[in-house]
Amino acid sequence: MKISGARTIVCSPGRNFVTLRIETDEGVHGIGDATLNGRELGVVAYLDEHVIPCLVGMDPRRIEDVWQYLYRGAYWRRGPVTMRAIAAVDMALWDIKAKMAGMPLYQLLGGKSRERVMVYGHANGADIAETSDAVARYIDLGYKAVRAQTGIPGVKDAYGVGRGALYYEPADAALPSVTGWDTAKALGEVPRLFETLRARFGFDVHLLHDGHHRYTPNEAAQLGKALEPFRLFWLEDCTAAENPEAFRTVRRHTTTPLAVGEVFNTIWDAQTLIQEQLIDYIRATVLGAGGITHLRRIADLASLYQIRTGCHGATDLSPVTMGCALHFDSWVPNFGIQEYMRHSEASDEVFPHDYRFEDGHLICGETPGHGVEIDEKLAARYPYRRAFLPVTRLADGTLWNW
Ligand code: GCO
Ligand code: MG
Repeated sequence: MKISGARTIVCSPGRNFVTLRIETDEGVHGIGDATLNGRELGVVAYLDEHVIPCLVGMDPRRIEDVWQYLYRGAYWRRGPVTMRAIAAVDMALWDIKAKMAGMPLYQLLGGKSRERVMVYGHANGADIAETSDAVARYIDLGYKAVRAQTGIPGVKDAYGVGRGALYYEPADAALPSVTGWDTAKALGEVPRLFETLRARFGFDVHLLHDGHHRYTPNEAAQLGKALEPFRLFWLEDCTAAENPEAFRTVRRHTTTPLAVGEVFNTIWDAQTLIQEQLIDYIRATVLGAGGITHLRRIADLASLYQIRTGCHGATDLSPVTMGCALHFDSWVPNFGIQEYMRHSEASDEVFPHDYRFEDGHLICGETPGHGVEIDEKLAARYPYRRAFLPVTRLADGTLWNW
């Protein structure tokens, strides 16, 4: 059996997505997601010029060997572009293998460890009262876990404050928009938000918060400590993780559970954090971290230390990634939670899928493969539009982590 062809499909049903379609000489095809938010065409060029020509003629059943070929064979390792290109190939090849086996993908991984996958939604508001009402809406929709982000008085467009009730699309402009940040103000406002939420909703709902890499290790420790009475499910990306040792400071000072990994590409990014038990949840995902083949290794390493998964699931990951993630989550023994930002209706139409939301959980379908396809005719109606993620500047003009 041979790969007979492959091509990238770029579309923008509300936001940009890059999809890889791999064809075989036996007529079975597979689909992978290669979207890198705000840098999409970098991955398209990498795939078109440097991956697809090598794939043609390869045996699509040799998923591991293809992975090693694209990783080791490139000589230049890691990085968001390379690893997303590899992830797209990997997703498509698992899709093909599962279709050939006539089984849903989770069966090939070892079968289901659970019936359904708990997800968390994003509640945002311009201030604490608005965020609190947004949390109420998610609880009404059945969610058991909600991430809460609030605007901060005096700060322009603080991270996480969306435009619609259910959708949050930060990549919003043909040139990066400029947002603001003020750590001192956030250190006051964020604990007040969770005090308000616990007073209103009690402790039965899981609450999460994303620091989006904004705090120094010491500030992150302060935030974690201040949030302890409100028993968060997790505090995410409390400080930048390029330097994993930074988490030693945070960990020494707080018992608030810590989650990291949406910008990780490989097991090497997570190694110190996992082995030193500096985090509780690893957020690497199928798309960001080299596909199912590699994410499985990260999850297995994490399981040695009782660290659970919490796959990134923002809308810049297409329904193809969500489909793969749900098969992965249904199998992985050390599952924690899955992020679920709803895709727009247009995105859901372009990517027909068989997973469904029920009572705060997602359930993957039984279709052979990963269960997600792309309607290319419809996709063609939504051409690519350049869209950047914002940048952040402090009040004095200093560029900060968005
Ligand atoms: C999250 C993330 C996202 C990112 C986005 C960037 O926790 O969901 O932080 O909202 O900002 O994926 O493209
Ligand atoms: Mg995040």
